[in-house]
Amino acid sequence: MTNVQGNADEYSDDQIQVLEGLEAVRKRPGMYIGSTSQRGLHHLVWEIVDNSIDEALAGFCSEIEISIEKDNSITVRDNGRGIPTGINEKIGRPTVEVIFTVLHAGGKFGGGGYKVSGGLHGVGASVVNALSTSLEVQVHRDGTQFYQRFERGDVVMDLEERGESDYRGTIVHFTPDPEIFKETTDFEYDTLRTRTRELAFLNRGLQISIEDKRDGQERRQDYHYEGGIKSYVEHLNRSKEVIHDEPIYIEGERDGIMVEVSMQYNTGFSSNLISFANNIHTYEGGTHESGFKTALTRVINDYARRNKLFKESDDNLSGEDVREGLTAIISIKHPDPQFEGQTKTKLGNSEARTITDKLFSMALDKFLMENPTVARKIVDKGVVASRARLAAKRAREVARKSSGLEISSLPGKLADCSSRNPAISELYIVEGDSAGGSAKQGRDRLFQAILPIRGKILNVEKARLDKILANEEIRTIFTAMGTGFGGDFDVAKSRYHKLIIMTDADVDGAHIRTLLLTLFYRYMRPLVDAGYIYIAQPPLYQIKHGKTQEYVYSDDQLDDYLATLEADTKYGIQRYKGLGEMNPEQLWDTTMNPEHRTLLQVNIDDAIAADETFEMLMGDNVEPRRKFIEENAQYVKNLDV
Ligand code: 1YM
Repeated sequence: MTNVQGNADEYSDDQIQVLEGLEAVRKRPGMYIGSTSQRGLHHLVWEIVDNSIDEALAGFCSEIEISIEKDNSITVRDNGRGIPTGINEKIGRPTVEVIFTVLHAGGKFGGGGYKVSGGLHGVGASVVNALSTSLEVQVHRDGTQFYQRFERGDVVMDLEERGESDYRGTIVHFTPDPEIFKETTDFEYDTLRTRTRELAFLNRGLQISIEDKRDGQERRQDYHYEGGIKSYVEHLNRSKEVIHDEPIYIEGERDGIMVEVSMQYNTGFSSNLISFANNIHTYEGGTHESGFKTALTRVINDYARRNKLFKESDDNLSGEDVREGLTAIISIKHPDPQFEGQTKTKLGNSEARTITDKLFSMALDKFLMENPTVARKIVDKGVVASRARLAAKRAREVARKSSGLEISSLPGKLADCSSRNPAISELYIVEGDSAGGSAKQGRDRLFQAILPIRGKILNVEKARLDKILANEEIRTIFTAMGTGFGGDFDVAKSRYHKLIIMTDADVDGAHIRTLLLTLFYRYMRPLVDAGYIYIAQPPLYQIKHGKTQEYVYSDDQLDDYLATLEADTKYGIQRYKGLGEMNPEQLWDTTMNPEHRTLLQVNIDDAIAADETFEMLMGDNVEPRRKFIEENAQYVKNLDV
């Protein structure tokens, strides 16, 4: 994803006049919103919502409503002050109009404070306007209602007063332009819902709702968390056994930087640490995250030594040891965040490190002193983790020496490709030996390698590193990839730049896919970040009529296809239950041939979602599982149970 940052302060008044117009946005939309795929489409919503969130952060807005209208247009409403309607002196037009027609104007004319817009995605409302067939804005301010309309970024109606109003706030309604979003203009409720909920967690007290008004899909969810990120931690741990009832929560402010941290340990082995800066998920971490990690390791070690919980001669616990079983959220709000890194999701401000470290270490130290029983459990857990880490290291060395995590001895089950160029090479991980057999026969052996795996792979959420390493299926995957494992993992050594998960289109297949995604997310994360992980899309049905054979990949596609047939056409439908039912040629035609196949690229959000769903469906508590199935039952199709 490309991100363009608006640095409005660099423009002088005169330059404003010659700023690139909105035609530039329509010509190269990808430069402004990353892509024109469904991801870019959803981006439009957040550009508008960001302005409402800024208004909430400034303390003037408490409610935001997002609706997908029947025609796939979007309405966003907030109860803030309303965008200013007076004439902007520099441009001689009403400020509202400027906000929607001048690139980066929001940053330029807005006041100070924590701006979400102008941060990572902040290209502004004008970009949404440029990429919409129509955009209407209603402002309710100072007892008056205002209205203006634009089409493809052009003013088609000047701002007009429309009488009195008791309401206060801004309403924006826009219809994305299908000429720009050629792939799709369909919004996905779940994608919008997940981020909506995240925004509610990150902005304590804010009421935010998402509603789908499309026919047959009507639903709505309201989110409001008085606990903010503390509720987020509770949510993430909801299906886990926790070792202290209340998550630790701290907040503080220094030099205009607001820091919030919440954390809670569970009895599991993995760590789940999520950080944000100005509501933007900092996937690549950064100074706030490293300040938190250093403080956590230091404070726990100091506490343990002070209270004689270690022997004099014991080594200190490592960062990894003290993070085992930890769920933590770090959220900072910075007036001038600097985003760095490959995907611009790494916070660079150095003062964020010291401030997070100071505020968090004081609070944690106090917590440990006031809760000695919990403190002892946390230290003990770290000590056990440290022993397991040393055991895993030994196991890894033995494994490397004996059967080899070395490329020199590739697994016997792997049918490798002949190419040695990783950039064109693909590894298919295929469920089951029979599908594996078809895939081996059907593939293009120049660049396609096949690795069949049998049955369910180990659940890495519930196992320690030494056990994971001892697992045959997992070892095979790592060995085939050539990347090494754990601390030795090196994405640059990957023997394939595409790792394609190919499982059956049923519940078992989905389960195996989730297990694999969890493994990649937890232990091969750089592969996810590099965009090397894909999911193959086998067809669900084959339709035959006359001499024609057609494959479709979903029930919707089936309905659409059948609707195109003449009324008296005779046809037969075959439902594929598993990959094994397809012969090698069919598998190649429908799922493996690069010219016809559809591959879904897994991004980090998908991996996190898989991990979350997984925890819930496999976790210790029944209630969240029951709730999930109840909430989703309506939308789960093809459930072969
Ligand atoms: C549904 C979208 O845009 N709300 C919104 C935007 C603004 C304000 C309030 C606002 C900001 C300020 C003062 C300020 C914006 N104003 C500007 C600008 N909702 C939505 N609500 N008064 C009102 O920042 O000082 C840009 S966005 F620049 F005109 F002030």
